[in-house]
Amino acid sequence: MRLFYHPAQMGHAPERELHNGDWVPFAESPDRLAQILAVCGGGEEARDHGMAPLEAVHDPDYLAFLRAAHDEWLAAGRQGDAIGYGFPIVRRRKLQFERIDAKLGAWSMDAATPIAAGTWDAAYWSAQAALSALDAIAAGDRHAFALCRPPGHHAGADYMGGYCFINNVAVAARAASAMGLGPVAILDVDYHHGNGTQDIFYEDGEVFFASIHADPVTDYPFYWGHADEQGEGSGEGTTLNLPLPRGTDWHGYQGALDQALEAIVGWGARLIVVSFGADTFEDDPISSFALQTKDFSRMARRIHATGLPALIVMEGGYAVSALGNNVAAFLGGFDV
Ligand code: SP5
Ligand code: ZN
Repeated sequence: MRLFYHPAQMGHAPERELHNGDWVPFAESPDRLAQILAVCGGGEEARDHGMAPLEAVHDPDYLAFLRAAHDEWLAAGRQGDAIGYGFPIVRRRKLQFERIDAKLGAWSMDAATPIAAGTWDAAYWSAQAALSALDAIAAGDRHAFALCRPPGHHAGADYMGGYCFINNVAVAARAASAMGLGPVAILDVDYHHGNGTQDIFYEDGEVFFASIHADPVTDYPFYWGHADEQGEGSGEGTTLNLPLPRGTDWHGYQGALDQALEAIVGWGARLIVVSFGADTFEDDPISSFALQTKDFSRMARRIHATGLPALIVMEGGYAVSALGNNVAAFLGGFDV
């Protein structure tokens, strides 16, 4: 299977993040990408598709903010990573913000997603990796892997959060639809609910979104991913949330996976875009499922068994020393 990434993705390297009231080392480190490359082989450099496919998902004003944010942070006399602290949860609207602090809060859903000097370039090229892998599918490959990092599934049309800035899967899914490769279904198997992806397609019946994740009652992102969220308007019924309890192992996971895949096939998908997070792994430092490396192969084989082409997009996974093997196990499950 072809693998796509870009060296600029290594440039996003915040030092620390806010976690349970304290500053801790940033979990979504560049080492993650290096580990995956080391185990899976060198890969191919992503091709530049420009801004248009990003603007098909995201508010151009949000993208302009992201691009300038760290420079504005430095211009304000700050050092290190840019991070907000105030969030307009009531009557959020576009005002003429002057201070970078106002902008950071206006375009974020949390205070755990720092912006460093290389963040914009890394996020831009992460999305380009997804688009480049989509090109491989468009050219006839049955499967392709986008080694995206930073990840994307928590980012909405006009907000960042959960280590995510540009929603790589949403960019690829919308581009795939526009290329006539649809109907497109997104299967999100990251440990955390893909709230940004859900939000982007919540009222869009053209893309089906199914997510298997830790129950938001106990886990981030808390406010979304509950089973009663099923889409609205023309998207009514095209969102499927399957929350599972902490401690879930393969025995508990497989039924939800089968249910999601049945829904995707029953809906009539012709392409699956997978938000693949390896943070369901038993030794993940920030997550609490109990999947083993071999379970990622089982997961992939079930997806493969639908007979649908699959574009695999990297999301989370923070057990860095095992990450390469977990990704390799997943990708290997697509080999016939
Ligand atoms: C893409 C993805 O998996 N995002 C996960 C975002 C989770 N953020 C909330 C949890 C914060 C945990 N911080 C732990 C830091 C350990 N160094
Ligand atoms: Zn995650």
